[in-house]
Amino acid sequence: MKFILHVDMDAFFAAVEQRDNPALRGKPVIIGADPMGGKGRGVVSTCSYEARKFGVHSAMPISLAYRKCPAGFYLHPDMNKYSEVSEQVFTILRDFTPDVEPVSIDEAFLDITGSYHLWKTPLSVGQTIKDRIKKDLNLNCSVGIAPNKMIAKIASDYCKPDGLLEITAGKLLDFLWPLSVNKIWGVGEKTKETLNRLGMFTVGDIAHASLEQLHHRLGEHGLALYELAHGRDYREVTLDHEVKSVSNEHTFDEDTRDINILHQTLSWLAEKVSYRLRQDDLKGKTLTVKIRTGGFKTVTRARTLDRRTNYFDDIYHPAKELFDEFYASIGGREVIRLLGVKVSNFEDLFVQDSLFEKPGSLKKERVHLAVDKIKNKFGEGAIKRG
Ligand code: TTP
Ligand code: MG
Repeated sequence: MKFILHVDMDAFFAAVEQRDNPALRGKPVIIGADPMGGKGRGVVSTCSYEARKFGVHSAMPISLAYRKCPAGFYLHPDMNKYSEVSEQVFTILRDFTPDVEPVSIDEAFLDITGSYHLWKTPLSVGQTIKDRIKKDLNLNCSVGIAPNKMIAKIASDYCKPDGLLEITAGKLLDFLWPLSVNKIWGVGEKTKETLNRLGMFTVGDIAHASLEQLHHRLGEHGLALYELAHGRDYREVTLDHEVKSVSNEHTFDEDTRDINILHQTLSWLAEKVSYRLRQDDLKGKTLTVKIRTGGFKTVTRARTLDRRTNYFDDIYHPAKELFDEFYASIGGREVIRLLGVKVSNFEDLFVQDSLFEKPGSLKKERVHLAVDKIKNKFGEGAIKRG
């Protein structure tokens, strides 16, 4: 029997801004792209609960938000500030247990099974965490406590804002079954539609469905949903195992100064890095190229990218430029022994930028998705850049 606690800050970016500027308190505050009087492109990152009353929400086009709430206070995200506050939140959480798994910039799981008795009950851990965050940071959060991660997260979501909710093992199914199917993990719009077509609208409907039918319609995924619908989720809280970078390098069999071979190598290194980032759902903002010459001199050249990315050409083109600049600087005189490409700086990974922000992005995403699929099915060597 475990006690898992899920903490999620309320209206995080907007709450930080309201805290730091009293004039914004109690007001609809919208963080995101510039609305430019309703003509702005880009999306809403988040908004205060006051703005949510107007129907504004995360990921909504900023132009639509502006139409719904023209009198709102529109602010650009200040990622440095939010990252700093996020660090402070995580420092507080680690005072309660070292078993803290960060999920996003404002969200974490804590396994308090072995430590809750220090505060008497799991619920009092939750209350103490809320009090600390309020007192030290003047921010609100919501806390869910349950025997597993999925239920803890559903609980914190359910009691938002400024809530605290414990779902005990005995109450678990009473809580879970009336909820809409999309509350359980892995049910997005498409699966929800499929389930609805089969007459399943609540989690309880899935729990009472036949396993054969779920398997027939949804394959392995159907079986997983059945387990989750019974409140069975055995995922462990894993410690901060944050990936700091994704890189790949290649040592040539023979040192070379053939520019075509060098560019081709950068291309497939970029391809590999892009694929690995996509497998792990990561996007990075810093690109580093590593170059070792035949004389064993190693240099690195780094560049900050315009936006976080895991797209091949966003990685390849700057990598090639960095390499070309370096190679020109030594007059192309030395042979090259090794090349490496690295993407790092995932820290604002959690800010989902709209695919539509930049024209062409949607198409690019589709091409990458198609390539990912082929590689997943037939192996990484199955498809190559021409
Ligand atoms: P969330 O925890 O999803 O949202 P929230 O904290 O603003 O509001 P809630 O009270 O419902 O938890 O996300 C945390 C922060 O991440 C959010 O403040 C801004 C950022 N974010 C984006 O930039 N884009 C997004 O689409 C989402 C969902 C969040
Ligand atoms: Mg939040």
